[in-house]
Amino acid sequence: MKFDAIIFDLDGVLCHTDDFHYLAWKAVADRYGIPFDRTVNERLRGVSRRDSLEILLENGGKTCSEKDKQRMAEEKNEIYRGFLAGMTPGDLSPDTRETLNALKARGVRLAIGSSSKNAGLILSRLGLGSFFDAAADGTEIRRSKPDPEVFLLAAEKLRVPPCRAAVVEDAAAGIEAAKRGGFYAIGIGSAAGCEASDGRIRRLSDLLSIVQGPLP
Ligand code: B16
Ligand code: MG
Repeated sequence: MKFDAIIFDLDGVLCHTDDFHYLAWKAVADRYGIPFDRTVNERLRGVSRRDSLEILLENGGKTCSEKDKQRMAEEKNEIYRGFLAGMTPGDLSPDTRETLNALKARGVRLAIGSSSKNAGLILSRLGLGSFFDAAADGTEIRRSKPDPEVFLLAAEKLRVPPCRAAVVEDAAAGIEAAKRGGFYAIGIGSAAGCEASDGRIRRLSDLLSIVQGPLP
C-alpha cells in the first residue's frame, strides 16, 4: 500500500516505556493501598495520565479529592521520569532503528502521535529529538485517545490528509482514535489482536513489506 506518511505512537510502539508506566502507577497504588495489577494496566495504554488515574481509582473503588488526585498524578510522574532518566539511544531496538531509517529512505514522511506529556524527553533520550518530520503529543491536545485530536494534529503538521497516512498503535484506544480520524490503523503488540485494526504487524520491520513510498 502507498502512504505519504506514517504516524507512530510512542509508548509501546517505538519504545517500551509501557513497563515504566506500570511500575510507577503500581508504586503510587501501593502507597495509597489501592488494588492495581497488570490487567487493569492494559486499560491505561494510550490514555492520558489524568484519565489513567481515574480508571485506577474507579477500579480500586477509591474516591478522593481533586487535590489528592493532582498529588497522586504528580507522584506517578516523578517516579516515571526517574525511569526515563536512565534511557539511552541503546533502548531503541535495532529493528526499530533500521525500519525508521528504511522508511525515511523511501521518502515516507514520519511523525509521532503520542498522548504523553513526556514525549519530547523520551525522543531526546532515544537520540530521536530531530529525526521526525513532525510530532504531536500530550502537551498540545485537549482530548486524549480515543479522540483523534493528536493524530489529526500530527497530520496537519505534516500537511498530509488522514486518508494518505497510516497510524501505528499498540493501544485499543489508539486504534479507535486513528479510525475516527480517517487514518489506516495498524495494530502492534496489544493492539495486534484488535478487531478494529485495518492491518496487523508483529514487529516494526513488518511495515516494510506493507508500506511502499508515497504516490508520485
Ligand atoms: P504521560 P502513547 C501514553 O503514551 C501511554 O501509553 C499512557 O500509558 C500514558 O498514560 C500517556 O501516554 C500519558 O503519559 O504521563 O507521560 O503524559 O502510547 O500515547 O505514546
Ligand atoms: Mg502506546
